[in-house]
Amino acid sequence: MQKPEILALGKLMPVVREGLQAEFELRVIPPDADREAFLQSVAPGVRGLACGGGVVDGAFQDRFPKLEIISNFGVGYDNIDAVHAARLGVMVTNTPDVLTDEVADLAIGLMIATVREIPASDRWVRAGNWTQSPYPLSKGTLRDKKLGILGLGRIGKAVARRAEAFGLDVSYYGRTEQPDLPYRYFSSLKDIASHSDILLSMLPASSATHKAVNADVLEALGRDGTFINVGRGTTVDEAALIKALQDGTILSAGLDVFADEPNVPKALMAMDNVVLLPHIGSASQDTRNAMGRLQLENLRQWFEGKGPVTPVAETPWPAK
Ligand code: 8YV
Repeated sequence: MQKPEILALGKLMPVVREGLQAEFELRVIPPDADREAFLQSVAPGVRGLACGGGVVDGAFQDRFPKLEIISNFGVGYDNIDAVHAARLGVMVTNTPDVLTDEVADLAIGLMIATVREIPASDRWVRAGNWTQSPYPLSKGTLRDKKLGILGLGRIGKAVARRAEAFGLDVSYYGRTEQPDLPYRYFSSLKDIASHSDILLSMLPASSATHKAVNADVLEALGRDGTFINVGRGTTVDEAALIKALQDGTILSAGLDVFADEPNVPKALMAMDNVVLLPHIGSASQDTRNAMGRLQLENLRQWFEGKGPVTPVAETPWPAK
C-alpha cells in the first residue's frame, strides 16, 4: 500500500524528519528549487502538512485537494488558519502540555532577571566596573508585589503556581473568569495593569489580542511597573512599549517574543532596562524533542485511523 504523502514546511526537528522519512512519503521543498513549481507538482498527492514554521493560510490549504491534517510544531498555531481548515474538514493539531513547565520556568526566570537586573549586573562585572564601585541597588523587587498574568491557560496556570511560591500576589486577565481558581480575575487589561506591579503576558496571537497591550495599558501599569512577554510579540504595540520605556512611563521590560522576529527593534537593544531573549520559552533539547515526538505522533495516529492526539479547539475530535 502506498504510504501517505506528507509535505514538510519550514525546519523540522530531526526526530520528526527521520520519523516521517521512515513511515511516510516525505516531500521536502528543495532549497535551491523553484518553490512554486515544486508545490504544484506535489500538491495533488499531499495528505498531511508537517509545519515547522511558515504561514498556512486558507489559500495555501486550498492548494491541496487531498489534505486531511496539518500537524503544527508548537502550542501556538497563529501561523495556521484553523477556522478555514475546519471548514474544509481538515484536522489541525498542535503540541500542548509537553512544553508547559519549560515555558513557565523561562517566564519566571525572565521576570526575576528583569526585576533584579541580572543581565545588566553581569555586563557590569564583565566591564570591570565592580572594582570601582558596587552595582547600584536594583530599583525593582519581587517582595510584596502583585503579579498580573495575561492569559491563564495551561502555561499561565503553571506560571501562577510558581509565582505563588515566590510570594507574589497573583491575579489574571482572560476572556472568561475561572471561578475555581484562587486568583483575582480582571476582565479589563487596563484594570489589571493598574492593580499590578508586574504584568506578565502569555496572550496568544489573534485578531482580538492584536496590539492589546497598548499605551493606555502601559500607562496604567505605571512608572514602577515591569512588563514581561512570553506569549506573542504581536499582542503588544511595540512602538508604544518603546516609548513607555524611554520616557519612564514604565520601569522595565523582559521580552522573549517580538512583533517581527527575528528582527528586534534597535531602540530596545539600546536600553539597559530591557532584557531581550530570542524566543527560547520552549527551547531546551528535551522539550523540543518532546514537541517533535508529539507532532509526529499526531500524524502517525491520524493515518492509522486512531484520530489525532492533540487536536486544536477549532477542529475537535471526534468531530462535532
Ligand atoms: C516555539 C512557541 O518557539 O509553542 C509555541 O507556541 O512559541 C514555541 O514553543 C515555536 O512554536 C517553534 O519554533
